[in-house]
Amino acid sequence: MQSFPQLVFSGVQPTGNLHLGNYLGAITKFVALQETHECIYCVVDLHAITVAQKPAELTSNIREVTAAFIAAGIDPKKHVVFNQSQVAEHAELAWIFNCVARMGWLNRMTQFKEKAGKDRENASVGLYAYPTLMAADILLYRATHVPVGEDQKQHLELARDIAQKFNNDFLADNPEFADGKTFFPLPEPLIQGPATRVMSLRDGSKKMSKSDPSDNSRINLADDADTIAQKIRKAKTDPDALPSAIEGLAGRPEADNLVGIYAALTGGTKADVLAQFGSGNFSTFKSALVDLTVEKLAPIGVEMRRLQADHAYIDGVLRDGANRARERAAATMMQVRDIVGFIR
Ligand code: AQP
Repeated sequence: MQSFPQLVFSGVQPTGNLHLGNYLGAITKFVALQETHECIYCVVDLHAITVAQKPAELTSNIREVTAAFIAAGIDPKKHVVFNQSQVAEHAELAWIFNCVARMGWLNRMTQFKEKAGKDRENASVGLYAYPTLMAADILLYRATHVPVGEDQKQHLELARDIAQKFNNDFLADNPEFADGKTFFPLPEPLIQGPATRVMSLRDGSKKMSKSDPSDNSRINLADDADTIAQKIRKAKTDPDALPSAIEGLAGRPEADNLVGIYAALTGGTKADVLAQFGSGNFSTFKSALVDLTVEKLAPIGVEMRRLQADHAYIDGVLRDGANRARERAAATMMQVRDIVGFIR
């Protein structure tokens, strides 16, 4: 198998209400990977408009995600941070991938089914084609590793299928790739740890989500310490004490979720948490979870709000990141145009 230089790519949609799930499932991973990899982190605003957005809110949400990245510890000087719409090559490669991906593949995507709901006829074409744009985001930089939450696993598999089909369809008769070399890597999802799918605080069967109408279902990164504490205290639980072993969490989604959040915030495992709090009173554990969450998130929220208000700084970061991303994207697209047979 051909090896490609390791490169990390991932994105977050600027759709408002950035929450603890986004933080634990994605952003903390982004921060950690900076130490070992070259990373590109994107505010995926083209994805955001697959559902209706108010322009002024979209602008503000793009700044919110950028500010959250930086407040959480992403260094935009050492790595690349930008918003997708500033690099037109994302849309160009997505079009080519629309012609590579098969209808049958996209018809299987569960996120489209969930987001379109019963009113499919009224969903945008963009929402349906969302996964081909996501494949383009990753493959435009020939990224090899993609940190995401569990909910994005299916889209990552589709990105691999698209890369494979592009390589098969276009390289077989190309003398430059005669020795079995491929053009696109098959990107690997990085989905690990105790909080790859953080659940709603009100309903342990639903994932924590920006679009949940109940603000109490999620902890927003912008929430202050009092709000965080109140939401955790109100979080749904069952009447039993915490178990002392992981098996005891089976069939108790709300307890499992809170234990997973505690484990992820300490960098430990659920077993560690149960070793500390198992068999004890749920309210003792909840108080400790409040303290821990406030300690970890509140300073990020404060810094995020400060940065978000500094439009000149945030917009400058995005512009600089876009310039660096565009250079790499343009180089890939020159080769892609040649491979496909376009004249340039
Ligand atoms: N609940 C979650 N637990 C763990 N990871 C999560 N992610 C999202 N929700 C959870 C991960 O966060 C990254 C950015 O997500 P996104 O904004 O691009 O899209 P999303 O998955 O659609 O986010 P939401 O919050 O659920 O938004 P809505 O309500 O609009 O659907 C991704 O890596 C995602 O896996």
